[in-house]
Amino acid sequence: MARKNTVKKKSPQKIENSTSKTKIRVVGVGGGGASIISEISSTLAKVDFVAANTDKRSIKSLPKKVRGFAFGEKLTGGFGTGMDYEIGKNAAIEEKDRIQKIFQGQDVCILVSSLGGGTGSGAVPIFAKEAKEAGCIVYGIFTLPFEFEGNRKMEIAKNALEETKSHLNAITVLPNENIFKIIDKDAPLKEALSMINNNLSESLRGLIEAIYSPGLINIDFADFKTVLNGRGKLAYLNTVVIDSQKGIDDVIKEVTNNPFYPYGIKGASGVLLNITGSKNIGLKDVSQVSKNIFELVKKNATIIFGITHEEKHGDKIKVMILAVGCESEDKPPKQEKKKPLIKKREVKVEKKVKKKKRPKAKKEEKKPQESKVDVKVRRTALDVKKVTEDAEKEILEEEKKWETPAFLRRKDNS
Ligand SMILES: Nc1nc2c(ncn2[C@@H]2O[C@H](COP(=O)(O)OP(=O)(O)OP(=O)(O)O)[C@@H](O)[C@H]2O)c(=O)[nH]1
Ligand SMILES: [Mg+2]
Repeated sequence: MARKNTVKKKSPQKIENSTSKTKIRVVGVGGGGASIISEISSTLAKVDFVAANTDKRSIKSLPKKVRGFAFGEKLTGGFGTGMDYEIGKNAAIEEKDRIQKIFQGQDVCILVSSLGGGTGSGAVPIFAKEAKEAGCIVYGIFTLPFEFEGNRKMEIAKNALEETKSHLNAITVLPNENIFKIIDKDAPLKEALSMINNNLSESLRGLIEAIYSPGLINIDFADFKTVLNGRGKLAYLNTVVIDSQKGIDDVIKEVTNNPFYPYGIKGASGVLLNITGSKNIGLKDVSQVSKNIFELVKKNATIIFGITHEEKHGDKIKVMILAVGCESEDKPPKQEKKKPLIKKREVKVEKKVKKKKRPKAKKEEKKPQESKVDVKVRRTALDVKKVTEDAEKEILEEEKKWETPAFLRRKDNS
């Protein structure tokens, strides 16, 4: 894909239209999801917020701008799942039709959930599937439970991620545990959660503002779509407000090093970058920032940037980055690296068989099936070695025969 870092020629009127028409719905699933979206709901006028939960009581305490969506009442009586993700899942399956209506007519759906409990982990895969089927661009933002909550919760959360991934264009995963990189382990839990929620909601706010605010260079829905094109790609989303006097290097460092993330923007294939500030942000600054970003992401990545002027930021600039297709910190399993080694031998042997071009009669004498190394069946290195050696022996035998004059061979065979 070509790099896209040129100024777009759009009239302000056109920009207004293209952005204001974009319908974004942010859906929080479960208790944590609802808390996170509640934090941003008051300041983002154009976006629709829905908090879905099996716990009816929690829906009653939502802020004005967040619409409550109770589901699964038949199964839960409206009292939540009691941390049973199967109940959460079945509750959502039972109400698929109602869930699909949440997404109909929307361009973008952002699903937010704190995984590890019953409602979010069970229902999120179903919500994601319905959103995808309704034709939305679906972006999932999820938190993982704290380590002190135990392995079981983490397992539930990870399974939910696996089940959800294929229905999403992009996925952001933040372990709650990472909050301890910046606060003390003795800090009250409420404070810790609120810091995570706040960080996440600020990042999300930056993204939504970037899509909606008409800028000098504008990021719009089409750009968002371009960057989020694909399935289950790992996404890094961060928004920071920093002193405009700071050097470019500091800006890059700060925006690409969010301590909550277990991964960075390395390897990303698409990036949206928006800078908001007073009129003195120059194209030079932006191009410098984007140049630096280029060095961190994939060589042929698409980088789309925008500049929005807002006097209210004074001496500060706000930088938002959404990088999609990031490399996971988890290294690929080692077995994958070993496979080609075995195949190499297999290829080598087969090549040898093929190398000798012989008359047709020769082909009949050979038993090619026997000389093949069946990697699938013979799994251990010793097995493979033995079969390979046997095959090589057989080839040598064959080659010896071919060194014998044809008439003698015919004699041999008779
Ligand atoms: N970041 C963050 N994580 C939260 C918050 N609330 C809960 N969590 C985490 O999310 C996990 C699931 O909790 P909930 O969101 O309350 O669970 P639920 O999806 O409502 O499911 P049930 O209540 O079991 O039906 C917890 O184990 C916590 O790790 C929150 O406000 N912010
Ligand atoms: Mg709950």
